[in-house]
Amino acid sequence: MAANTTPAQTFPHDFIWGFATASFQIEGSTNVDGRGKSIWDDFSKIPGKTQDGKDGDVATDSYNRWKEDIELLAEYGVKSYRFSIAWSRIIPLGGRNDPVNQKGIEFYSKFIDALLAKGIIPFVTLYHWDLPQALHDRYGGWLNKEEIVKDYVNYAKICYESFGDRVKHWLTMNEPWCVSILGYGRGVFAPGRCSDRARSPEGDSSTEPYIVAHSVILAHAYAVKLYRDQFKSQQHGEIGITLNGDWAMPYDNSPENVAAAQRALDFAIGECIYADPVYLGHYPESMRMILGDRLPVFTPEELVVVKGSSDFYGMNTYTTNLCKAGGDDIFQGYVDYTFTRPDGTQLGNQAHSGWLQDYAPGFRSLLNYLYKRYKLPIYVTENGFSVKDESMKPMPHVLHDEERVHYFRGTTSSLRAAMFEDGVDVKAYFPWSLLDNFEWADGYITRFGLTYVDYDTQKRYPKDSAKFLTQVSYRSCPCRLALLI
Ligand code: BGP
Repeated sequence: MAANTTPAQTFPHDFIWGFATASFQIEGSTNVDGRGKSIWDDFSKIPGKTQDGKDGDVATDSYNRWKEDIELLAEYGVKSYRFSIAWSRIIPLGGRNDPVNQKGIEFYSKFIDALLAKGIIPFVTLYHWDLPQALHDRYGGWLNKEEIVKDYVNYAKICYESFGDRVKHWLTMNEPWCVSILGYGRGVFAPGRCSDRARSPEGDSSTEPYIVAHSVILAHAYAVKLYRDQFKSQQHGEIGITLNGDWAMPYDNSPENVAAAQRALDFAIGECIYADPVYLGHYPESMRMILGDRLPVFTPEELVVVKGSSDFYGMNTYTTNLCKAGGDDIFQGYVDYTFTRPDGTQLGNQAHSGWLQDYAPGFRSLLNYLYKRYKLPIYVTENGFSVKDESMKPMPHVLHDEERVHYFRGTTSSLRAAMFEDGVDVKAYFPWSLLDNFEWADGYITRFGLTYVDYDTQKRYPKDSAKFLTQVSYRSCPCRLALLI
């Protein structure tokens, strides 16, 4: 590739550019049109569970403002929109014998039609952490493999039947590592179970995360099997899972820190706890060594369904970590993370989120690592940056998010390098997120949006990062964007 080629000319014609969101983070309207409760509804209201004490009842009010959101996507010129369906809008009580809510189906159906009318491809996540509360109360949700797998597959089936004529890109699960480790290990995400009694009245962090991980993998795999067996031949879509994971580099060249970085990739970042079973049919050796019989075993029949159960590699990534052997954190495979190099310098610009620094070369390395290891096309389904103290910044200054632009300039050029210099087959790129939104345990304090949301008025204002990404994408239309600002 010529070094001076502009980004707009370099991406293949069928490359999918889009922005991403998730139902609970944007929709609000949690008790209208028959929606049942999700595990995040009440959890986010418990004092201390979100940083600002705020919940998801309103969020960015996208259940009401969805037309405005689609207008915005169209103005940005994106080719695709990644959003998630709220299970409890489709089946308020969640289960396979519970009633289906036609209003929920109608909502997403008209939403999908409106996207398509604007030429925007729907990229749909079936599960972005908002489990129907009723399933958690009834049988323990993800802790009960037999029940939850059947209920999830039934929910997926209703979605294929209702939307599969128009949806050709499905993601079964978003970042299941967060579901299992943050929800049942550290207890910081709903349902907030863990061994720390100061934090949770119930739970066992030494076993539950792995039981949950196992259920999630099986639910995903059986939903994929159903799609492939009964829907794919008529609907001609593709389906897979999306996993979180950040690049891990050794702190220095010592053999123990080199091994720690590999263990971080295997273990703590979420790639291999899910990716190895899904793509290779087994858990990584380092996990087996450390977790022993806490790691559930797949039956031979399950393994046939699990192995190869994703048409692509769905990758969510945000940062790079320097890894040191040690510490007592089993969820990270006894690896300590730092951003400070041995010479005292920082890896990159610090984000508002303590776990995130801007280090674009790591993005390229991770793409290469995953492509070599799993040999499948990669869809980057999330990538983004929370600017430090952005919620404190006044308008219009807050719209000039240079740090985020710097981040995306780096990752999109790493993306190009991985594709055109290293030969990695990347098919899609979805920055997180279309809008500032409800950032889970952070509440509304942390902003990842390419669009600023004034939560008092719910008005949307494009940030410079949206403009930058619009220019990078091949359907760019900065002139129209200028009208919005
Ligand atoms: C991912 C989630 C998104 C979003 C993002 C920002 O893990 O899939 O839903 O929240 O991270 O990170 P966080 O909210 O953890 O700061």
